[in-house]
Amino acid sequence: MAQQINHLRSSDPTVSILEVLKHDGVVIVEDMLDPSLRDQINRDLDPYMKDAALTTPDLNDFIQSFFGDKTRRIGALPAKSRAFCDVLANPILLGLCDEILLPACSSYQMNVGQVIEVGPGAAAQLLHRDEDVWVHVPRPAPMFQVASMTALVDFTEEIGATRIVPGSHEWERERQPEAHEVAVAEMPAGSIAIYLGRTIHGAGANATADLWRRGIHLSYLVGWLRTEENNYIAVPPDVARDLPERVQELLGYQMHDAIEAGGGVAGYVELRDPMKMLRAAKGGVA
Ligand SMILES: O=C(O)CCC(=O)C(=O)O
Ligand SMILES: [Fe+2]
Repeated sequence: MAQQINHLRSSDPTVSILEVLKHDGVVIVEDMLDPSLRDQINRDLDPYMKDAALTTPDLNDFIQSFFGDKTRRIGALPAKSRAFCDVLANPILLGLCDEILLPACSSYQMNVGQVIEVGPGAAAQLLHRDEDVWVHVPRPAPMFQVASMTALVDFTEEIGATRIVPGSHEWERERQPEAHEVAVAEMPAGSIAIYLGRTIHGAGANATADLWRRGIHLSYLVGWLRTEENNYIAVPPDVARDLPERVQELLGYQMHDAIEAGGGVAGYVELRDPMKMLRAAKGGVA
């Protein structure tokens, strides 16, 4: 029998969700988004998805084939959907990041917020670890990324639900999963699969004739490391200033102040704090 992923509910204590995430490297939380939030996000995204490109010619050849040619992606989500910001600042997700990332940083940030629609006929994605983007971080390293996939439609194996390998966050880097070790993150729309940056996973194949598997890939990263998505350009100050403060911080407008750890401050502009600049731009006091 194939591997299974443990399912919890958003009403479960965050500490129980954390325990499973730390032990298995992955956990599914059902009913993370209530139906009205999920519908709102889908409505916000619909106009953008129609025009989303199937190719990414500016990125390198490996990334293009990694993304696949039957998969549509869009980013800059906080600028496109206020409802998405509720997911970004969700207390369960932030509670987990506090526990997992704060031991290795003073504050963490959004790494990427991306809609991924796996199209009909798409092949399964290469199994990978998201944290391998940062090959220059010496290993072994503390956990420096927390990632997730939120289902905006029902995720079934047939439609291309994410495949995830429980326990693989603790494997030797060279170890490849065997078929029986791979679990399928089947879950109803509104659920989220949360996994560690070190956990092996990849999008499944979409065997349907006409259904797009829509999900949001959202991940968080320690505040001192370069993010995959350039959040300051994706969500520039004139857009960010109208977003909630916690979202501004998560977009990297918060400086990474490591004084407590005996370090310095990173992320200032003209020696000023970008959070104060956003406040001033909104008409408040700088
Ligand atoms: O779409 C998915 O299910 C996973 C995508 C993914 O893992 C990635 O692009 O890094
Ligand atoms: Fe991934």
